[in-house]
Parts: sequence; structure tokens; C-alpha cells
Amino acid sequence: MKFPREGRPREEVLEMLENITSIDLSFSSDRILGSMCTMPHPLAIEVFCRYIDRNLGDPGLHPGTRRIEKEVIEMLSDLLHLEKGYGHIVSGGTEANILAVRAFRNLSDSERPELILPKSAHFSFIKAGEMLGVKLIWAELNPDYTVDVRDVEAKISDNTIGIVGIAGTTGLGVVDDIPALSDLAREYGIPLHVDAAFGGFVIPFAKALGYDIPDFDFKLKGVESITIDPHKMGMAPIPAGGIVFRRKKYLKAISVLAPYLAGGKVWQATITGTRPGASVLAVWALIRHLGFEGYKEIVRRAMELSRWFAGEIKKMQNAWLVREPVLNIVSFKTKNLSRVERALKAKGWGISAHRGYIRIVFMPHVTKSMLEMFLKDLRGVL
Ligand code: 0PR
Repeated sequence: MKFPREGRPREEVLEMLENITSIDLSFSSDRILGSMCTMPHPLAIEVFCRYIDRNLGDPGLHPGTRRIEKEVIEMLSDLLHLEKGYGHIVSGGTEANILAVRAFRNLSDSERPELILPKSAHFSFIKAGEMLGVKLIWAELNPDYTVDVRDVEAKISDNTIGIVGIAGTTGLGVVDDIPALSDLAREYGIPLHVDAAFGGFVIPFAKALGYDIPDFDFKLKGVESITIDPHKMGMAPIPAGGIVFRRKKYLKAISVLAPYLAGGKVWQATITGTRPGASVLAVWALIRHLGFEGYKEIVRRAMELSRWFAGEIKKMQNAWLVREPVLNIVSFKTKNLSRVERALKAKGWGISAHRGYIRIVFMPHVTKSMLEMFLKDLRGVL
């Protein structure tokens, strides 16, 4: 498409957009079952739109917004059992993970840095490894899909700059044995990063509801950083990932001086320069509005729905759970999986089966009636 010479009237442009995007699935279309995102909370949308011009790339211009980001990091730290943490709201879990690996690498003196991570880790670490020149050492999984801690230990070398544990794996929502990884990290003096991009806004509340899930946060002394994404179960608008470090030295190790900004010079640790203050304000507003109890109710519903759905899958002849759910994710295999996937997609379902199973994520927009319709279609297809 060519860059247009003459502009078109507003209404016409909006209509063109509406036409083209009408083929998109939206979170209100009752069809998306395989996404870790959701319809943002109405308050977050309102705040996001109101403060759309705030740029945390130049925080001196927006000191109020800078203060709000500090308070968000304080609140996330508190949720994660850390008295004082250091971090940012960033573009997503990918940037958060990259920042953690970058901090570990910059603080190590290895010339051939290596990162040990579970085979279940998200592909954002592949980007991190490539960009940062860090070799990825993949650790094996146990039969229950958690990382094999003995294999992690066997892979530690003089070049190990860090270990990664996952609290809510992308495919299955499994939580690694973070307490054991933390002990290992302490024993060998290596920092542990926990990728709780998904689980960060689930586990604290699920634990409070009585679900038996291992500790995963800064309570464990070996944990030096955590990724926790508001734009997943936090119900914030995209983009909003979160990174929290236990110590200031990590943030310092990745900070670059931005000397000439309109609001005065600052040290910048994020990958992005110009970045949305509106995201941060929306996260702050949501946390203040929902509180721990509000998120707990959202998680209660999601967890209960996932257990009910897992029970329905168990009753089926030609479908099997990959494993018992830990968080609000249920993954199952079927006979003739790729044919089943194609048939369900043809019926309009937003699911994927590229990992060898279908993953359902019980996000806040997922309702029981949606799932009943899906199960009906699934039974039909099977
Ligand atoms: N860490 C974990 C454990 C993740 O699951 C993800 C994303 C990330 C990091 C990276 O986060 P960002 O995508 O925010 O950078 N996992 C989801 C996935 O791959 C991302 C996603 C979200 C995919 C919505 C599809 C979708 O519709 O499943």
C-alpha cells in the first residue's frame, strides 16, 4: 500500500478500520480459549485512555507518573514477599526476562556466559540468549513436567551466570520446584530468576484460597528476580510486563545514562526508551481498585472453572489430560490432534495445538457457557 497523498475523512478511516478488523477475534467474542491475555478491566481501559500521552522514557517530565511506577513496584514487591524491590513495568514478559538475563550477565565476569533453564521455558529466553550472547543450557524435565533439579545441578559450570525456574509454564501452567532451585542457587552462589509472567498474578491468590502450590517468590532467599506480568492475569491493557529485582545492583548493572532529556538526565534500565506511562497508571489503578481480595475472587473463579473442565475432559473417550492442572491452565491430547485442531478452528475457536496438545487458559473472559459450547463442539469433532 502506498503512503496516501491526500487524507480521508475521519468517519471513512474508522469505517475502513472496522471492516478490516472485523475478522479479528476479540475477547468479547466468546471464542478465545488459548490466550494468556484477556479483556482489560474497564477501569484500566479508562485510565489508559486518559493518560495516553505520558512517557516514562522521560520521567522528569512526568514526576507523578514516575512516582506511580515506584508505587506499583512497591506493591508487586509486597505481593511477592519482598520489603523493598527494584524494577519496572515493561513491554511484556519477554522484555522482563531479557532484563533479568542482561543483569545476570553484566554482573558476571564469565567470557562465555551460560544460563541454565528448563526445557519448558518460554521462547523469550531464546531471544535473550541470542541478543546477549548468552549460551542457553537446557535442563531436562521430570515426568510431571517440572524441571529436574538434579539435572540443573549437573549442568552448573564456572560459566553459569544464572538459573531460571518457571512459576506457571507457558504450555501447562506447571510450577517448578522453586524452593529446591533456590537452595541450589544459594549453595553455588548463582542468582535464580523466576519467570512468573503468568503465575505471578495467580499463585499468591491461589495459595490464599488453599491450593497446594510450592513457594515461588522472594520468600526464598535464592530468588533474585521475578517476572510478573500485569497484562496476563493482572487484567491490565497491553503492554504491561513486570520485572522485580531483590537488589538495586541488578538495576544498576543494566542502566544507561540518558543525559539530555527534556525532564533532566536519568539512568534508564529498560530496553525501550520511550515507553507508555499509561500502562503503569492503569496497573496502579487496578491494583488499588481490586486489592488482594478482588484478585483472589478472579483467581477463585478461574481455578474452579479449570478443575470442572479438567473433570469433563477426564470423562471423554478420545481425550486425555497431559497432567493434572496446577494453575488455571488445562492441556489435553486427543486422537488425530491436528485434524481435531483444524475442525475446532473451522468452528471459530481460538485455540492452538502446536505443542502436541490443546491448551485452554482460564482467563477472566472465559465463562462456563463458553466452555460448554466448546465441549459440545469437541465431542462432536471427536
Ligand atoms: N514467560 C512466560 C512463562 C510466558 O508464558 C510468556 C508469554 C512470556 C514469558 C512472554 O510474555 P510476553 O508475550 O508478554 O512478552 N506466554 C504467552 C504464550 O506464549 C503469550 C501469549 C499471550 C500468546 C497471548 C498468545 C496469546 O494470545 O502463550
